[in-house]
Amino acid sequence: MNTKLIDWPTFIGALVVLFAVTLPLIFFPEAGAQAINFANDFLTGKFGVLYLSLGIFAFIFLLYVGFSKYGKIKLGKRGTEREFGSFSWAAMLFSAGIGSSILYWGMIEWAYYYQAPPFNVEPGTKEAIELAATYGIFHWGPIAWAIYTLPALPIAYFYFVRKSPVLKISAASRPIIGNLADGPLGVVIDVLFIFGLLGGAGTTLALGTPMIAEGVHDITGLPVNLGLQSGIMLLCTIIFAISAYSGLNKGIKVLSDFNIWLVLFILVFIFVFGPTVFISETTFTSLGILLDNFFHMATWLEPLAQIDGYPASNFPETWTVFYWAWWTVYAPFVGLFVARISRGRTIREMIFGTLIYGTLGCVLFFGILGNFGLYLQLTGSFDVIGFMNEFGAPATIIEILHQLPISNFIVIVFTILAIVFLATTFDSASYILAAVVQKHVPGGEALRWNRLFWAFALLLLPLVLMFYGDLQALQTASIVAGFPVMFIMALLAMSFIKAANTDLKALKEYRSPTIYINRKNTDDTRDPKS
Ligand code: NM2
Repeated sequence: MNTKLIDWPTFIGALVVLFAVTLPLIFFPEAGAQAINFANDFLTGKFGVLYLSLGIFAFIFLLYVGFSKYGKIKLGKRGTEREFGSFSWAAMLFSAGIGSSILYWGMIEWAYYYQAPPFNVEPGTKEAIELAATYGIFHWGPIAWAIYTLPALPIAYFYFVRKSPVLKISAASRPIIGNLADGPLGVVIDVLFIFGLLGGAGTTLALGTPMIAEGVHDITGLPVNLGLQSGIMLLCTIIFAISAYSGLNKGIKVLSDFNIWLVLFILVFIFVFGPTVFISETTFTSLGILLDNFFHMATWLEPLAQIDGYPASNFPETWTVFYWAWWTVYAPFVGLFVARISRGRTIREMIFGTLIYGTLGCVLFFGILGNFGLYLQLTGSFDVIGFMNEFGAPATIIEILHQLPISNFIVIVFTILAIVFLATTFDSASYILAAVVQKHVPGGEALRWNRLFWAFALLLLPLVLMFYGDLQALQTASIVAGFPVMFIMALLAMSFIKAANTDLKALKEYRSPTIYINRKNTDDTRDPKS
């Protein structure tokens, strides 16, 4: 077992954090859950402005970078071929960044908004219905994808333009923090990122496992209990561990392509056999409502709720702030991953690729899955909300699927899809976690044993919590874990601009050996070596 490449302070630091969170939750489950809830309420209640500002900032920043001179920088030398074609690139991006949660929330998010709408709208009214069909798209839309893409800029820049063989968040912060990147501050940044990702992964598993368990229960009749849930977690882990172990080209790419075909099948099936016209019209109309309300949604907090006597819906804290935190904890990982697969693209292509493909993919899920359920509710053919309030969201999701033709088969495909979707996020997460705890990654891939190790480390906290604590407490783990990551995001944005400015200036003076600017498909004639 090769251990020379391991960056031990970061590796051990991450493990210490993992145990420091897991052990108290095992030994003091109630106090632990209370502490998490307190921290959540505190952070979402007091720092809402910060989370929402991060979202708006990421969005505007990316548009600016994408359209400006920075957008033309190519990730690689002149003539560098793209490592992956657009289909596989988009499939990997989507499969890595999005997990089984899109099946969960895509199906059911509207039902929460329908009952407790935003903007103090009356529940159940036409306006509430329209907002219910739209808000999910907002929470999985351009701002969310901008949060994902921001860290990719400095990371891809350092990896491909400056040719640093390190895939680390600390390394990408170097232009601002200088050589501190190699010392304790660098370790703290990487460990906080790992802490964030473990929190985000916890939220994903805490939501995904009960849904998959309901699917397996529906197919096999096995009771939904701890044994089934932990069996499912273990099965998913084995799948993504194998995929991460096999590497980017064999495991991760193959599983992602398979994932996208399954996704297409389910979406097309529900679209065709569900209420096709209602789905198309509602989705289309929602896009307009989204555009009309975009900045209102992006900045909506409830300041009046701070004043006694004014009603508070807590909608922004429960949803938008929570979501931005959840996207934030995943963002550095997705950034590392997107950067890793983007060789040969320009920064502009990378930015608009993620924003457009990402948002479009999520619109399809929310439009098709969500509006199918909404249609059942509005026509009275299945009382989704009544069922959900009695039996919970996971069972409702499976029941919605049973309203389709050949529904037993569809539930099987849906359950497999949920497992694969979860696995394709976690294989890339283990792949990237392993890279971050190495000093460098020759050939772009971390050591195999290391990838395997992190695959199982991701499972530890949720599995243990399921037996000894409160798995539900983990559903909002992203909020706490995301708080420090927000500051890292700001650092990354500044680092990118500083590094790119330095190199672009040098290029102007014919001194840059590496940077290459794509000019309308012709090679840069001012390349110093030509
Ligand atoms: N995001 C996209 O659980 C998952 O699907 C992974 C979740 C951050 C809301 C990502």
